[in-house]
Amino acid sequence: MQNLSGIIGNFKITGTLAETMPLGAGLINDTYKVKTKEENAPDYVLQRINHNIFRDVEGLQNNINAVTRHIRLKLEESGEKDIDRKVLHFIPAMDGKTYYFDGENYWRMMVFIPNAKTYETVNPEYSYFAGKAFGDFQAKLADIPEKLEETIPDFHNMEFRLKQLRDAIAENKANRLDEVKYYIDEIEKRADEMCKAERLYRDGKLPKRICHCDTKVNNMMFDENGEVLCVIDLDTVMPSFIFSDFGDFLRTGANTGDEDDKDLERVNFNMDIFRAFTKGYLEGAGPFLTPVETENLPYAAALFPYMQCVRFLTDYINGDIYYKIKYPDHNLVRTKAQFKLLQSAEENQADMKSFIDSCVKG
Ligand code: GN1
Ligand code: MG
Repeated sequence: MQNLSGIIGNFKITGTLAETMPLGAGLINDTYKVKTKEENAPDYVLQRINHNIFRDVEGLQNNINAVTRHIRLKLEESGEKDIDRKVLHFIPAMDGKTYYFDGENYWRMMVFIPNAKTYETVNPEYSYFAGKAFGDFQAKLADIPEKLEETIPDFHNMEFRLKQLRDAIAENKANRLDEVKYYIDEIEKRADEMCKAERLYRDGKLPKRICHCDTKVNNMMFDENGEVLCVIDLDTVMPSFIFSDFGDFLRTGANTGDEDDKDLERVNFNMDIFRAFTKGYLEGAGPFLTPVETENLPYAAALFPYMQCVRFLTDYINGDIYYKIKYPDHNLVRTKAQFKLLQSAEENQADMKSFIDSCVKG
C-alpha cells in the first residue's frame, strides 16, 4: 500500500497536505481527516473502501454519485443556501474516476464538512431532528431516476442473515458453539416472527424503497445549534424496506448503553427517544408510508437489535472475519448487548403501538 500522502496526491484537491488523522468509529471502512495548510482550502475526508465487503466498488460509487447529485438538485430547487454542508461533495481522482485504485485498495475523497459534529448518543430533541432528517432523506430519494444497485445483496434480508448464522453453526469454524448455545436458542425462537418483512414482500404487501440502511446515530452531522445538516456514510443506500432506517436508528439512538456494553444493566430501550424520533420520522415520511409500513414500525424497532445480534453472533462463530474487533470476545459482548436491547424493545411493543396510533390519528 502507498502511504497516505501518495494516495492523496491522486485526487484533485485544492491546497497542500498538512496532516492526516484517523476519523470516526466505523466498523468497516478506514476513514481519515486530511488537513490542508491553506486557510482558504477546505479540509477533506479520505476513505479506504473495504472491498472484501463492498465487492462492486464501481456500482457502489455510482450509487453514491447518483444519490448526492439528486439531493443536491433538490436542495438547489428549494433555494437552500448552505448546500455544501447539507450534502456530501466527492472529489474525483486525477483520471476523473470517483475513486482511486492503488493496485490493492480502493480510495475515495470528499470535502470535510466544517463546524459540524457527530454524536454517539442523542437526547430526545436531537432524535426528533434525526427522525425528520431520515424521513426527509427517504422522501427526497423517492423519485431518483437512476436504478440503484444493492451494494451488498440481501443486506437487511432477515431470512438470509439467519441462513448465514445457520451455515456458521454447521461449520463451527472457530469452535465457539458451546458458549453461545443460549443465544442460538433465543434467536431460533423468534426466527419466524422476525422474517415477517420478507413474507409481506413476497405477498406484494410491502414495497422496497430507497433507504440509507446504516442509520446509526453517528452517521448524521449536526450543526452548532443541534439541527441536522446531512446524512453521511452512503455506502449502503439501496432499495430496502423502510424498516431499515427506522429500526437501525433506534437500535443505536434509543439504546441507553453502548452497542458493545459489557454492563447489560445499562442497556435498555429508551421510549422517550422512540417517541421523539418516531414523531420526526412520521412528519418526514408519513405522507408516503402505507398502512402496512406504519403499523409495523414497532416490529422494525425489535427487528434491528435482533438482526444485529444475529450478525454479531455469526461473526463470532466464524472467528471474527467481518467486523473490526478490539478484543477477542468483542463480537460476543456485542451479541449479548444487542440481545438485551431486543428484550427491552420487546417489552415496549404495546407502548410503541399505542404511540404510533396516536400520531396517525393526530
Ligand atoms: C457497520 O461501518 P459502520 O459502523 O458504519 C455495518 C452496519 C452495522 C454496524 C454495526 C456495511 O457499519 O450494517 O449495523 O456496523 N455496515 C456494514 O455497528 O456491514
Ligand atoms: Mg458509519
